Amino acid sequence: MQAMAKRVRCEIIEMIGAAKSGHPGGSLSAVEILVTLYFDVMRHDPSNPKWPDRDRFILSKGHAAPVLYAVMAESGYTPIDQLNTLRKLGSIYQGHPDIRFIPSLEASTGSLGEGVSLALGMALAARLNKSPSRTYVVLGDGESQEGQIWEGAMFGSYHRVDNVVVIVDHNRIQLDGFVKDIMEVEPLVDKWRAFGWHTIDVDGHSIPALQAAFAEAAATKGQPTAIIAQTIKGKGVSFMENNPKFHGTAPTPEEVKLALQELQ
Ligand SMILES: Cc1ncc(C[n+]2csc(CCOP(=O)(O)OP(=O)(O)O)c2C)c(N)n1
Ligand SMILES: [Mg+2]
Repeated sequence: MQAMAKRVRCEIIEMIGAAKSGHPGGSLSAVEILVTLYFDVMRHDPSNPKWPDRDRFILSKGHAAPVLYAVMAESGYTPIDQLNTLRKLGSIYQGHPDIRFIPSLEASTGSLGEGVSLALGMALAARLNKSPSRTYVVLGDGESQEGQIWEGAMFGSYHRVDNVVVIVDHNRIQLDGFVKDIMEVEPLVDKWRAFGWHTIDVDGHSIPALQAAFAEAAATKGQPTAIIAQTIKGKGVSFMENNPKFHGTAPTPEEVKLALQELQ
C-alpha cells in the first residue's frame, strides 16, 4: 500500500504536469485516504462496476480528480496509459470527475458541498434495499464552509445513517490561502461530534491509522461516522507542501522532474 501511494503520487504529478493545469495540492493530501479505501477497505469489483452491493465512493472535492483517476486506473476501472490525457478535449479524464465519460464513477462532482447529500441518499437507498453496501465521501476543509454539508450532517445523525462515512481532508488550505485566514472551520472534530456523528481524529497520511479508523466506523451502529484526517496539502513534494500556490497550479517541466526525484 505504501508503494501504491508512492506510485499514485508520481502519476498525479505526471498527469498534471502533462496537462499544464490542475490541482496537485489537494490530490496529494488525499493519497493515503483513497489508497486505503480502494486497496483495503472497500468491497468493490472493478470487473463488475455496477454490482448492486458494492461500496460507493464519492470525491466531493472533485477538483482532486487526479488522485481518483490514479486509484481507479490502478484498480483496473479505467485505462492507465491514458492518465496523461488529463484535461484534454475528448479525454475521459476531464478536470473534474464526470460520470458521462467514466460510467464506473458514482457521481459527477466538482461543485463543492454536494457530496454528503449524495452519499446519504445512496446510503439510505442501500438501507431500503437491505444491502450491506457502505458509502464513503471525501470532503475538503475549505469545502466544509458550505452550508449544505451541515444540513446533511444533521440529516445523517437524525436518520441514523450508520452505513455512511465522511472523511474530511483537513489540510488547512483552500483555494488561495489558509482556511483560518478566510473562514476558519475549526474545531472540526467538535463540530461533527455536536452534529451527532461518531467522530475519529486521525493522521491522514498513516495507512494503519486510517485502516483502524475505517474498522471503527464499520463497527459503529446507529450513528454515522466522520473521520477528520489531519493532512498536509501537497504531501510528498517539498516545494508543494503546505504551499497555497499549489492548490491549482501545475508544476513546470523542471518542477515535475524535481518532484519525481523526491518521490523516488
Ligand atoms: C460551489 C463551488 N464553489 C467554488 C468552487 C471553486 N473551488 C474549487 S477548489 C476550491 C477550494 C477548496 O478547498 P478545500 O475544500 O480545502 O480543498 P483541498 O484543500 O482539499 O484542495 C474552490 C473554492 C467550486 N469548485 N465549487
Ligand atoms: Mg483544504
